[in-house]
Amino acid sequence: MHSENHLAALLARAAAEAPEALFLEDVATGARLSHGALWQGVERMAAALRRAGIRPGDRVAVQAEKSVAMLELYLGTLLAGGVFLPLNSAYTAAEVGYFLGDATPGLFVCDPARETALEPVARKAGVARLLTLGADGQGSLAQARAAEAPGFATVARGPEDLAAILYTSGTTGRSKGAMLSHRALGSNSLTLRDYWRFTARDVLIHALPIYHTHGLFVATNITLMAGGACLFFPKFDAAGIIAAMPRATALMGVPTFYTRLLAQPGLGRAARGMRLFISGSAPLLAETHRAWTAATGHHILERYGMTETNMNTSNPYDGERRAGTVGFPLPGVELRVCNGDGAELPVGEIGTLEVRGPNLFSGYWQMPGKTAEDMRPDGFFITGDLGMIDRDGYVTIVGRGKDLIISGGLNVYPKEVEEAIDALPGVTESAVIGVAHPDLGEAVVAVVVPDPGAGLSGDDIQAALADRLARFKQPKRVFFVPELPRNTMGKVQKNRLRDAYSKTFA
Ligand code: MCA
Ligand code: AMP
Repeated sequence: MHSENHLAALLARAAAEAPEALFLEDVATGARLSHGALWQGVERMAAALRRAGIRPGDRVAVQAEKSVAMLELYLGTLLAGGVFLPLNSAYTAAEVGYFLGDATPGLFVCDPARETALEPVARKAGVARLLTLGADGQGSLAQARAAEAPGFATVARGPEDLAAILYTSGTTGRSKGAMLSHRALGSNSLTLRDYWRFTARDVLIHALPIYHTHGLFVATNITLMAGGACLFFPKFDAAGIIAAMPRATALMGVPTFYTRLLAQPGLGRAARGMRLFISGSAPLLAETHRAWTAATGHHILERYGMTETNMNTSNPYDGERRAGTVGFPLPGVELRVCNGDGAELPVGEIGTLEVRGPNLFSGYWQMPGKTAEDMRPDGFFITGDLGMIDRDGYVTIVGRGKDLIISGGLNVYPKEVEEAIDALPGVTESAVIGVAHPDLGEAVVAVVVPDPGAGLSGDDIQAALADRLARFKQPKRVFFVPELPRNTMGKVQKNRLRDAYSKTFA
């Protein structure tokens, strides 16, 4: 099935072997879908995409709510030879405009409710075609799909062809599109399926968004490749997940999932029959790891990844899952700790993590200079994460060399928020920092120097950012100061600000 298409062949193999097996139960509606039925829908979607003009190599950009139809769109894009480009559903029209202009997709798919707002944005970006897809099965693309029959002639794609582009924000300047090949996604998902022992007997609680690596390429691809099933939540829902656990075997989540679930009554009993809890995308506090073990008897398995690299390391399935560490490099992945020149450091020393393997991306979309900057000549990718490897081989991430905030598993680059704040009337300058937050891990905080006599309030700043930045990037608190602390070079001392505001959410 789809044998000439590298990634689709890997993803559809289990469906060919057991088409009747359950793939997904939609928790919102109770609807159940087998692996075979999924791929029939995917073929119809692929046919609709081809009719909409999608040719091999064309980008298919989508900003829509999580749904089975969006999964069909992802897989249908692969069958049609296209490149899937999902966008966070929280992005504002202005943010979407940037991605469309940069990626020049052949088709942009959005939620019917946002069509009026996004149609002018897509037109301005020169996008040839706009179709809509609603979580409730509505929209022009849903109609087009309904008019097609299964039995699509899959487009041949090799391992090095692109399967997806996912944007990741940059420490400086514009967001970069990470180009992900069939080889990178296929090899990493297969490795993870086997490392974490996913089989056709697994039932995964799928409550992550499907516009990022974690929910799309880790959770979804593994379930497909294992021939297993998932309980598909439209979004995170703590009580719903507790209720689902007795019917499930595994959960994948960001640390916020685990801290929120710990506050739920009945967790210990619900978790009894579960096989595996996996955490990633942001640091899991050792304290949360221990509290989880105390409440459920399970040791959370923490792993470490990046959009550019997929998953790099994982704690072991058997053996000690060490709290506060991200485990060992995955099979086939090489990881080293280096100084700024790329020279490898001895065991126990802290440096920048560099990785190499079939999991790596193919570069940043139309940014060869930026790609070259982040790659060593010997093929290692410079992650920008700071870490060390201990004598037992466990990798620990101790911080970030890049100025990045991870809030509830979502990345926020301070520079982007600072630029938006600095552009507001009445603002002299600003510094945006991440501050420890009991629910989100880190929360975005802005420290603003107002123009003399400007009379600005935090609410004014929030209101002014509303249509510029996605909600999760907006500061949870704004502080006003007469000036920012600077070192002798004139650089803002963010560490002093982080210290000063460290207790904001305590
Ligand atoms: C929602 N809000 C947020 C966040 N999410 N603010 C800051 N950070 C966030 N992550 C805003 C909402 O707009 C809302 O604003 C308010 O906070 C409260 O929303 P709430 O209902 O509590 O949010 P939620 O819907 O429960 O979402 C929280 C969440 C969610 C469950 C943590 O953000 C989530 O699913 N995060 C996972 C993201 C993810 O998949 N990351 C993986 C990236 P207001 O009420 O003021 O309007 S892939 C990756 O990182 C690499 C590759 C890897 O290793 O995996
Ligand atoms: P993204 O750019 O969304 O792909 O996020 C990737 C970044 O998330 C990495 O570079 C790390 O800084 C961070 N990250 C992912 N998993 C972990 C983890 N288990 N512990 C600490 N940081 C993590």
